[in-house]
Amino acid sequence: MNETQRTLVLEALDRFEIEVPSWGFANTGTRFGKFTQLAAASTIEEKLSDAGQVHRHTGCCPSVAVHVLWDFPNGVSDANGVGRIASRYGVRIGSINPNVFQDQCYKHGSLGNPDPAVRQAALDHMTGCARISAATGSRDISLWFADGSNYPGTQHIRKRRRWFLDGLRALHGHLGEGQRMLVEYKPFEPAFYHTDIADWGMALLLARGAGEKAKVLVDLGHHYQAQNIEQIVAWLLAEGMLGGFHFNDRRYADDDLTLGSIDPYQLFRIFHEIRFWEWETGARADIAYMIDQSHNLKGKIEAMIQSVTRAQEIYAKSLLVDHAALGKHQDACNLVDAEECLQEAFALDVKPLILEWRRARGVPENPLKAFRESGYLERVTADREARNRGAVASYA
Ligand SMILES: [Mn+2]
Repeated sequence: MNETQRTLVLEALDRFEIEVPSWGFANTGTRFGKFTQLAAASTIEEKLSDAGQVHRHTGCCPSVAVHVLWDFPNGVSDANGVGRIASRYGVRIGSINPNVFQDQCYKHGSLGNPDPAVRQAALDHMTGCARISAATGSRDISLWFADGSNYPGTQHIRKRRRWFLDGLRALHGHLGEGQRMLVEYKPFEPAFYHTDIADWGMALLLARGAGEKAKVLVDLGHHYQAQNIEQIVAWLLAEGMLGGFHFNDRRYADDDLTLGSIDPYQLFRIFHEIRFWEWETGARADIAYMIDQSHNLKGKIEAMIQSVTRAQEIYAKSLLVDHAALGKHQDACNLVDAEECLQEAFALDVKPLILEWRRARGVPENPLKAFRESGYLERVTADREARNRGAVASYA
């Protein structure tokens, strides 16, 4: 590795930030039940404290995504208080996630609900989120909808598309200067026949229809098996419409597993498309990187540290692709040489560079080990275990 590459990686790591989700520190479950963890966070203060640990040990997670219904029960009047708690733990409030899927009124959808009163309730909740976003100094409102249907013929697909377009356009009108809204897509679950925003094409059209502050968010778990996600990334970049990422890994569906645990090369290919675009255009991709995982078996803070450190390593590898050589090989259809440009970068050992970056930033060389030795987990387990032992694990 030469000096130019070393500087490139160190400077890029300085800019590389990943947001962690508040809900990733709370007890969570599957469709069948929850295995509660004695150290799991319940209050927003506990979640921000845990997120602060991830940032303290990794140095690259300064913001926390929040869920409005769970973390701001009193809406915008909680904004100042939550912001103060965040800064006490060394983090800030990141993307604001509306919740228009939990209340009973959303049984048949939110913005796509045939009942105009429910569509209005969803819109009111989301415009409240725009106010919370402004009050906390956060930039992005991250939109995921559970809307869809379970049986053919039961919902009017084109009417619902229209209602979504109208709702998103109305929300866009409430965004202030510098704010953005990110439209996430997912092909199935919880709906099993049709989802109103099923794929990146629908998300792209809705975002374009909503207005220029709307972009698309790609969640790595929200695709059909074998879909080429890096191609979607390349297209959205070329269209100027890639706004954010939800990182996780999966084997089957939306498994929300630790990043890079199943297919690290896929993550590398995604980062590569982003870096290749930056290298060719000279621009910097303005993408909000966030983790969207909730571990029900692994320790939550440890799994978050694993995800973040894996992201740094794989991102660093993607910086080391020889883009000039790659472009020439692609133009000449030198297939083996072109592919080797990717494979060789993926195989490089970037750990020494990452250790150098950590030393320069004053964060531990081994974040996981440092967290384990800090005694934090034992302390919060003692504080929280009585409550978590009483947590409900069954849906019956
Ligand atoms: Mn997501």
